[in-house]
Amino acid sequence: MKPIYILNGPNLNLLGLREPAIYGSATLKDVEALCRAHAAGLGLSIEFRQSNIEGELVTWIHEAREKASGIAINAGAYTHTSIALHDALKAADLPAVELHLSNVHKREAFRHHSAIAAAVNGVICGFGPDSYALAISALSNLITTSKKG
Ligand code: CA2
Repeated sequence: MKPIYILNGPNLNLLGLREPAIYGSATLKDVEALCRAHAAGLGLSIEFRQSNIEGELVTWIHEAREKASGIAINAGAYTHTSIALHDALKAADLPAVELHLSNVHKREAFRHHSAIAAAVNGVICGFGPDSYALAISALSNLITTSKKG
Protein backbone atom coordinates (compact mmCIF):
# COMPACT_ATOMS: atom_id res chain seq x y z
CA MET A 1 0.00 0.00 0.00
CA LYS A 2 1.34 3.44 -0.92
CA PRO A 3 1.65 5.97 1.94
CA ILE A 4 -0.77 8.81 2.62
CA TYR A 5 0.87 12.19 1.96
CA ILE A 6 0.20 14.66 4.79
CA LEU A 7 1.19 18.11 3.52
CA ASN A 8 1.49 21.25 5.63
CA GLY A 9 1.71 24.81 4.34
CA PRO A 10 3.25 28.09 5.45
CA ASN A 11 4.03 28.92 9.07
CA LEU A 12 2.93 25.53 10.38
CA ASN A 13 6.60 24.94 11.32
CA LEU A 14 5.87 27.46 14.12
CA LEU A 15 3.20 25.27 15.68
CA GLY A 16 3.56 25.03 19.46
CA LEU A 17 6.19 27.78 19.45
CA ARG A 18 3.92 30.84 18.89
CA GLU A 19 0.20 31.70 19.30
CA PRO A 20 -0.72 28.75 21.58
CA ALA A 21 -4.11 30.38 22.29
CA ILE A 22 -5.17 29.75 18.68
CA TYR A 23 -3.14 26.73 17.63
CA GLY A 24 -2.40 24.93 20.92
CA SER A 25 0.90 23.77 22.38
CA ALA A 26 1.61 20.69 20.24
CA THR A 27 4.54 21.13 17.86
CA LEU A 28 4.48 19.96 14.25
CA LYS A 29 6.74 17.06 15.36
CA ASP A 30 4.07 16.11 17.93
CA VAL A 31 1.41 16.27 15.21
CA GLU A 32 3.56 14.08 12.96
CA ALA A 33 3.90 11.48 15.76
CA LEU A 34 0.12 11.55 16.31
CA CYS A 35 -0.45 11.04 12.57
CA ARG A 36 2.05 8.18 12.36
CA ALA A 37 0.45 6.36 15.31
CA HIS A 38 -3.12 6.93 14.10
CA ALA A 39 -2.29 5.82 10.56
CA ALA A 40 -0.45 2.72 11.84
CA GLY A 41 -3.59 1.77 13.77
CA LEU A 42 -5.46 1.82 10.45
CA GLY A 43 -2.72 -0.15 8.69
CA LEU A 44 -1.48 2.91 6.78
CA SER A 45 1.91 4.59 6.50
CA ILE A 46 2.48 8.32 6.05
CA GLU A 47 4.80 10.78 4.34
CA PHE A 48 4.63 13.97 6.46
CA ARG A 49 6.00 17.26 5.05
CA GLN A 50 5.86 21.02 5.60
CA SER A 51 6.82 23.86 3.29
CA ASN A 52 6.52 27.64 3.33
CA ILE A 53 6.76 27.66 -0.47
CA GLU A 54 3.58 27.33 -2.58
CA GLY A 55 5.39 25.79 -5.57
CA GLU A 56 7.01 23.13 -3.40
CA LEU A 57 3.57 22.06 -2.15
CA VAL A 58 2.39 21.91 -5.80
CA THR A 59 5.39 19.71 -6.69
CA TRP A 60 4.67 17.37 -3.76
CA ILE A 61 1.03 17.02 -4.88
CA HIS A 62 2.31 16.08 -8.36
CA GLU A 63 4.64 13.54 -6.75
CA ALA A 64 1.73 12.14 -4.73
CA ARG A 65 -0.11 11.31 -7.94
CA GLU A 66 2.44 8.51 -8.51
CA LYS A 67 3.58 7.69 -5.00
CA ALA A 68 0.63 8.18 -2.62
CA SER A 69 -2.71 6.50 -1.96
CA GLY A 70 -4.27 9.78 -0.78
CA ILE A 71 -3.54 13.33 0.38
CA ALA A 72 -4.40 15.17 3.61
CA ILE A 73 -3.49 18.83 3.32
CA ASN A 74 -3.39 21.71 5.77
CA ALA A 75 -2.43 24.35 3.24
CA GLY A 76 -2.31 27.10 5.90
CA ALA A 77 -2.99 30.56 4.46
CA TYR A 78 -2.59 29.24 0.88
CA THR A 79 -5.96 27.54 1.49
CA HIS A 80 -7.61 30.92 1.04
CA THR A 81 -5.72 32.06 -2.06
CA SER A 82 -4.13 29.29 -4.09
CA ILE A 83 -5.63 28.38 -7.45
CA ALA A 84 -2.33 26.55 -8.09
CA LEU A 85 -3.00 24.14 -5.19
CA HIS A 86 -6.60 23.73 -6.37
CA ASP A 87 -5.42 22.79 -9.88
CA ALA A 88 -2.73 20.43 -8.54
CA LEU A 89 -5.20 18.62 -6.27
CA LYS A 90 -7.64 18.25 -9.18
CA ALA A 91 -4.87 16.88 -11.39
CA ALA A 92 -3.65 14.46 -8.70
CA ASP A 93 -6.93 12.57 -9.04
CA LEU A 94 -6.53 10.95 -5.60
CA PRO A 95 -8.70 10.77 -2.48
CA ALA A 96 -7.97 14.05 -0.70
CA VAL A 97 -9.00 15.87 2.49
CA GLU A 98 -8.47 19.54 3.41
CA LEU A 99 -7.93 20.06 7.13
CA HIS A 100 -7.38 22.86 9.63
CA LEU A 101 -6.46 22.96 13.29
CA SER A 102 -8.71 25.94 14.00
CA ASN A 103 -12.37 26.42 13.13
CA VAL A 104 -11.74 28.85 10.28
CA HIS A 105 -15.47 29.78 10.20
CA LYS A 106 -15.25 31.27 13.72
CA ARG A 107 -12.34 33.48 12.64
CA GLU A 108 -11.78 36.43 10.26
CA ALA A 109 -13.97 36.56 7.13
CA PHE A 110 -10.95 36.09 4.86
CA ARG A 111 -10.50 32.58 6.34
CA HIS A 112 -14.08 31.54 5.46
CA HIS A 113 -13.31 30.98 1.79
CA SER A 114 -11.26 27.99 0.64
CA ALA A 115 -9.75 27.97 -2.85
CA ILE A 116 -9.05 24.24 -2.55
CA ALA A 117 -12.24 22.80 -0.96
CA ALA A 118 -13.86 22.15 -4.36
CA ALA A 119 -10.84 20.06 -5.39
CA VAL A 120 -11.00 17.59 -2.44
CA ASN A 121 -13.47 15.05 -1.10
CA GLY A 122 -14.15 16.94 2.13
CA VAL A 123 -12.98 19.43 4.74
CA ILE A 124 -12.26 18.99 8.48
CA CYS A 125 -11.57 21.96 10.77
CA GLY A 126 -11.64 23.04 14.37
CA PHE A 127 -10.43 19.98 16.27
CA GLY A 128 -6.81 20.97 16.87
CA PRO A 129 -4.35 18.12 16.21
CA ASP A 130 -7.32 15.72 16.19
CA SER A 131 -8.25 17.28 12.82
CA TYR A 132 -5.26 15.37 11.41
CA ALA A 133 -6.43 12.05 12.91
CA LEU A 134 -9.96 12.66 11.61
CA ALA A 135 -8.59 13.44 8.15
CA ILE A 136 -6.54 10.22 8.15
CA SER A 137 -9.63 8.19 9.17
CA ALA A 138 -11.67 9.84 6.41
CA LEU A 139 -8.91 9.14 3.88
CA SER A 140 -8.71 5.53 4.99
CA ASN A 141 -12.43 5.10 4.24
CA LEU A 142 -12.10 6.91 0.89
CA ILE A 143 -9.14 4.74 -0.14
CA THR A 144 -10.99 1.56 0.82
CA THR A 145 -13.99 2.59 -1.25
CA SER A 146 -11.83 4.09 -4.05
CA LYS A 147 -13.38 7.57 -3.96
CA LYS A 148 -11.32 10.31 -5.60
CA GLY A 149 -11.24 14.05 -4.86
O1 CA2 B 1 -6.23 26.38 11.40
C1 CA2 B 1 -5.41 26.02 10.55
O2 CA2 B 1 -4.89 24.92 10.53
C2 CA2 B 1 -4.94 27.05 9.49
O3 CA2 B 1 -4.73 26.33 8.27
C3 CA2 B 1 -3.65 27.63 10.00
C4 CA2 B 1 -3.10 28.72 9.10
C5 CA2 B 1 -4.16 29.77 8.81
O4 CA2 B 1 -3.67 30.73 7.89
C6 CA2 B 1 -5.43 29.15 8.26
O5 CA2 B 1 -6.39 30.17 8.06
C7 CA2 B 1 -5.98 28.12 9.23
C8 CA2 B 1 -1.92 29.42 9.76
C9 CA2 B 1 -0.84 28.50 10.17
C10 CA2 B 1 0.12 29.29 10.98
O6 CA2 B 1 0.45 28.55 12.11
C11 CA2 B 1 1.04 29.21 13.11
C12 CA2 B 1 1.35 28.46 14.21
C13 CA2 B 1 1.92 29.06 15.28
C14 CA2 B 1 2.22 30.41 15.25
C15 CA2 B 1 1.93 31.16 14.14
C16 CA2 B 1 1.35 30.55 13.05
